[in-house]
Amino acid sequence: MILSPTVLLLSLPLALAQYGGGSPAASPTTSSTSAPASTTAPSVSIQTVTVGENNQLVFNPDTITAAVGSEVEFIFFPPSHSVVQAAFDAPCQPIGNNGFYSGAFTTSSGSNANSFTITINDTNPIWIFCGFPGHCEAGLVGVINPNASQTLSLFKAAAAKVSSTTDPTFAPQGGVIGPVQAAVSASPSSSVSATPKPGSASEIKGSTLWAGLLATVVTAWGIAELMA
Ligand SMILES: [Cu+2]
Repeated sequence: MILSPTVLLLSLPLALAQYGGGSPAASPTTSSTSAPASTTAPSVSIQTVTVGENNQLVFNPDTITAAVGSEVEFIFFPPSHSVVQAAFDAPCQPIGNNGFYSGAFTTSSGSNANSFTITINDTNPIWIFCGFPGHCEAGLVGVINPNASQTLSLFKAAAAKVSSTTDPTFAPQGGVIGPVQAAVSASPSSSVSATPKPGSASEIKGSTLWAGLLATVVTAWGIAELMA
């Protein structure tokens, strides 16, 4: 492509403006990416708890502070897990007919496409465990809204001493089973990427450098043409 020196000189201020644009925050690319965050916030607060991610027998997080009216979503990883409500003094058995139970989630890889979501109705402690054999004793326990006298460490210590976990024999209840609502961080091996996302700092830096190089070349050519 051949451009006349005039065209190139007319484009010079634009190239220089990009080159001298200063902080990346002033560019349209970054300002547009930060704007939608505040407008797309869900009306109901949802906290995500992973169950058995990376083959760890833990809820993550295992201590959750949740406001009345908010939701806690349990997302299940391989191989098989559940979440069951327990009483503080009976760690690895269902609290009774009024407690929630997710049902069994069996997953081959990644997180199960469905999740189990409960709504927090009060600020009383809610004790939870996985109903699969051995998981509760091994530490797959957690608490929502613990208090000063009833702590997760006490609950976990008691769970480690039970003779066996009691898996619920009743149907799932007390929550909603549906497609996963929250974005879950994948396992580190599959989530790491070296490619800068559009508008990221490294990409902005790269485009700035290219604009600077272009401006330098155009300037040199323009001066040469004027002197010819
Ligand atoms: Cu489990």
